[in-house]
Amino acid sequence: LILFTDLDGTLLDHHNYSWEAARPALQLLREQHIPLILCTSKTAAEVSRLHQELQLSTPFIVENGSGIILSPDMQSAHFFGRPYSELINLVHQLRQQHGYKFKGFADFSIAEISAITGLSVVIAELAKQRLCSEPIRWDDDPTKLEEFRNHLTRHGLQLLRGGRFYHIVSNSTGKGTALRWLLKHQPAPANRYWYSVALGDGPNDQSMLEAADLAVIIPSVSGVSPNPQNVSIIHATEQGPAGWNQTVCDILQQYNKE
Ligand code: 2M8
Ligand code: MG
Ligand code: MG
Repeated sequence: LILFTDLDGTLLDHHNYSWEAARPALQLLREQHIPLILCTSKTAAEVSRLHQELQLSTPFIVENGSGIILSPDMQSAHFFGRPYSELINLVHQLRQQHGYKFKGFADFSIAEISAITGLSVVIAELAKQRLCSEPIRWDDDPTKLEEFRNHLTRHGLQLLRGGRFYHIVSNSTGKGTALRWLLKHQPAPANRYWYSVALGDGPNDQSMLEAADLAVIIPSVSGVSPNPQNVSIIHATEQGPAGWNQTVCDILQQYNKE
């Protein structure tokens, strides 16, 4: 058994970013040595902190699958797609050319990110340390978003919807691609097979949910849910870490019976 989880709105509360309600399930996973892989749109700098707090030693997936951190000291990592400076140049060029109204983490100050997201100033600074993806707030006509999406596609980029933001990432990546990459490069112990469970609440989790053996959908606070196809699905009844805790405890109970 191996677990992949989204953070915001899934393991972490959408508003206060607390995982407290998931403490019992996290404890059980630790006791049973079941690997937990964080898979998020957050940056390596942000996740590294949480990873320590949760006392994990597993790899983790950042910036919507654009980065896989293999060792907690970040010495071993894989990044996919364009580097941030290149991505930003391209995206800003498109904005100027077509006069789109949107702002991204490159435009926002640390104080602004903190005000929009409710993250502390310290963590907002870590969220700004991006390597390969850009969260944006679309301030333009919703109909223009599709046109923008088409321009991005032509440049090898895609637009994913997260909780509060849209995320611009390389076409060749995503949480599902990263999940598969990790399972391929971190094979299960001899003669064993990883039964993978993925947990998420947003459209950007869809590819990760579809890449797993079992998908857990946490009810979304932001209103838009993923709709994974061709996979077994469990719908958590509660939002955020409370729903996470309940579902993971149930899955573990079932797994230990079999
Ligand atoms: C951004 O992502 C969230 C996650 O779904 C969103 O779109 O709402 C991230 O890029 C991240 O770095 C940051 O921690 C988070 C804070 O709300 O926003
Ligand atoms: Mg989420
Ligand atoms: Mg996320």
